[in-house]
Amino acid sequence: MKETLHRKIREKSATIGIIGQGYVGLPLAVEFANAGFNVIGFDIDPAKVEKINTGVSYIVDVKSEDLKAVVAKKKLCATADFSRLGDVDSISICVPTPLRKTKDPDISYIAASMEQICKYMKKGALVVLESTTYPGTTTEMVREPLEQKGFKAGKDTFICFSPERVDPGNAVYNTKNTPKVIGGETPACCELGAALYRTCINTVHIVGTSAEAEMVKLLENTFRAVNIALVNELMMMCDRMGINIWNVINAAATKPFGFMPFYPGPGIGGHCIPLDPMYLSWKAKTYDFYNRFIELATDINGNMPYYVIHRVSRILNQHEKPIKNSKILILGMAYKANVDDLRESPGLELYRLLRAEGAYVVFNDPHATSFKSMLGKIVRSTDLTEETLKNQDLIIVVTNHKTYDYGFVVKHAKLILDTRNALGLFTEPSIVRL
Ligand code: SAJ
Repeated sequence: MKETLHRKIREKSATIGIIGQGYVGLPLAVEFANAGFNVIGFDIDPAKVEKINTGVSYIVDVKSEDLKAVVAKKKLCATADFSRLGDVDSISICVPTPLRKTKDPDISYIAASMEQICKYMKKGALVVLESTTYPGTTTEMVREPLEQKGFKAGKDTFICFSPERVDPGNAVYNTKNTPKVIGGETPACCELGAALYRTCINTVHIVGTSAEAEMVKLLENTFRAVNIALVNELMMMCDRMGINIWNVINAAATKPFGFMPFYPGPGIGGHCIPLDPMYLSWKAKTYDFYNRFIELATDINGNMPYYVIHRVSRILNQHEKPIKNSKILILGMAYKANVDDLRESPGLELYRLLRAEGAYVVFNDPHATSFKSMLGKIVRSTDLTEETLKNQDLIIVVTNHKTYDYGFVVKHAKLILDTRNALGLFTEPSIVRL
């Protein structure tokens, strides 16, 4: 079976299945189709299936014309009919791995995918789990169910983990040119997984096991979360010491080796950094290992919106104004600059906290133009007019989209709290930085 699959990969006669046609799965499907394979994109959302089959991309990194081209050549089709997993020679699982309310991993999407795979997949096929998850998931959630069905890993089926490294909207790095890490349940599994991914990804880096590969992604993102927490704490320290943390970081960044700049902010958002480290600390606890760095970073980063409230009350206090009944505009609501993604965005937390203090809060965001409040109300972005700006007691720069005209904001704002050093060049006394 191993040789047969190797041959199908070499000949490009293998049919590639990809479960989950989101920001990871759809770009991957297009890359395999461009490499010459027949690809079936599986998704539970019929709207996505319909859009793919009509060549309409809903993913920022996939141009509709590129999608249309592979669909027209019948190299890519989408379906919600998971029985077609019986037709594929390899399956990449690219489904979400969120956190539950109780902050423990939710691998229900992986479990649901595996239910279908165990039902339909034929012997001799390869399964590659891509969803970010804790070490051991591939063995427990992919290998064990298949072996219970009589699919022996490395013999009747081939099982790997390969972390997704997609950075949506990144103009430089995409699925094809971002090095791909892969680890297998057996050497034969890894050999086949690497051979397949090498057909459409420039660089494939092999590690010893699927657990190592699972840990790679968690290290990458825990590294970010811990370093962001470090500069957030140093920012709070520098505020108390009357030191400009932004000058300090920019100066440290002149060091050409041994330093990587991170910047303070109003908190961390997105579908990776706030969540991935929690997957690792949760699993570590099952080994009686309490990972203090992750817990501390989660605590500091999670506390940043409350720290911003503390700074807001200090600034308004200087002008003998309570937060209560103050008019406040949040500039930028998305979780990071130049994206429209609101997931885990600290701006949303800030909005909630300010309203809880009795402030009148509006927001502007050219990308993330509306969100549902905790009370289920749709809150829409306010136009950034001279009148709106003049009308506010305080403007808080929360997300520094590059499209903002900060000169216009500074000109008409009474008071600004800049949480991103977006106004670095301005020296007006109306501006306070974190
Ligand atoms: N943030 C800071 N200070 C920083 C960097 C980020 O406060 O110095 C905040 C951001 O505003 C955001 C959150 O942290 O709210 C996460 O930002 P991020 O730059 O890590 O961006 P993400 O969440 O899009 O992370 C993704 C990750 N990619 C994958 O998981 C595949 C991450 O590994 C990438 O390094 C990152 O993109 C990237 O470099 O763009």
